[in-house]
Amino acid sequence: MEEMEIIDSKIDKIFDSRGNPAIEATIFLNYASGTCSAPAGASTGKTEVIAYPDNNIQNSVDFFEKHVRNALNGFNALNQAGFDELLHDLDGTDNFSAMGGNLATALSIANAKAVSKYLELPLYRYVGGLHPEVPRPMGNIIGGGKHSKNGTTIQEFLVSSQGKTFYDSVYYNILVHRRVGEKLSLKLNGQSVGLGDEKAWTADVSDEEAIDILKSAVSEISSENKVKILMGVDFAADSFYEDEKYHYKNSTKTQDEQIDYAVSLNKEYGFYFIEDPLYDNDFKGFSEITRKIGKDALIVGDDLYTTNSKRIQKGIDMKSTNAVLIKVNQIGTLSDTVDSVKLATKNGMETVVSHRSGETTDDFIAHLAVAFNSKFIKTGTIGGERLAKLNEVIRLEEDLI
Ligand code: 2PG
Ligand code: MG
Repeated sequence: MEEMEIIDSKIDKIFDSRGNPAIEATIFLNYASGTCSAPAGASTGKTEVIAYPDNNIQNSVDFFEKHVRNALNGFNALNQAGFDELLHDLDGTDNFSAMGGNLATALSIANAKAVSKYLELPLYRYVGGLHPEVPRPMGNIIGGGKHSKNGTTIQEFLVSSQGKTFYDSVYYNILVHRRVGEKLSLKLNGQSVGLGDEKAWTADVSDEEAIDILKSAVSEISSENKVKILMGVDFAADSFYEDEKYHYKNSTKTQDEQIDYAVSLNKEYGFYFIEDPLYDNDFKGFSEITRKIGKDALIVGDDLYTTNSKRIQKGIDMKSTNAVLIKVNQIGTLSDTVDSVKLATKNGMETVVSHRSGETTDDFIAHLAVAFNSKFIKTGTIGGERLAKLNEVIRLEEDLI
């Protein structure tokens, strides 16, 4: 099909929600085009692909003009696997350190969007086929780590309301966010409370204080609205692991103590979703936690896997987790992401499609979460760049009814 030939492509530098430059790619076909901008992490995993060569976005822009643009012209956009393979070939490294994983991500998704536009299919149908499902929203309520200054040590405290519809669930998550803001402000003698990178509340409180506040807000909103609300955490534990210990604001934990703590969050405090409770190579420690609470809780690997199928395979072999976080720009292409999702799903792991802390208003993760039948879509709870995703799932849910 000649219409499916790429006739040109372009790159724009735009800005993300932190005010940092971000890459936006557009792929032009004869009768359609697709545009995608890539997000950026702050607590990036060590085994992620490289976002920009030498940390400089301009290197990606230059690489595109020199090596990519002409090479894409004439390529059959319908061949997504071939397109992604071509990106790997043009880059020539095993971690996109020549072109930058964010350039690869933006091009790869832009290509899929262009084809889906041409075929007049929503992206989720083009990627996911016939059995799409709406996920639940897992929204960040309060946190710290690398997403703010002096917040909690645990990076994120999250909730997922189990409303009748996705819209209802987002709404109840927002009510929890609002109630937590009021409670934090009260605790800080009526001062305003800050928002971190993902628009979760952030304040100089301990992790235990954050848990108390979250729990009381959840129980109030839950009983006022007669809705079940799951709680979750993303420890992002690698960011406070040093010298074989976990360094909290006011205390230090050994490996065993950290495992006990993660287990107690489920057993004593009722947390359902537990992400990255240990540093990013502790496949064995993860297995211990999954063995202890994996029946009642979702143990999620983010920095552990970095959406990399080889690492996910290791997690499957070692029974490290029962869920995997999915971020396209950790691995760099849609095809690699789909491979990881298929591998995880085939082996009984749940998938959770996730935003990054630095986001644009692109809503492609909404489509991927639906396409992949993910259990959750992890985003913020408020903030335009976060709601861009949630609002899109609301629209998709209407489509699917
Ligand atoms: C995470 C993400 C998103 P970042 O750790 O799960 O919340 O953070 O994008 O900074 O890696
Ligand atoms: Mg994480």
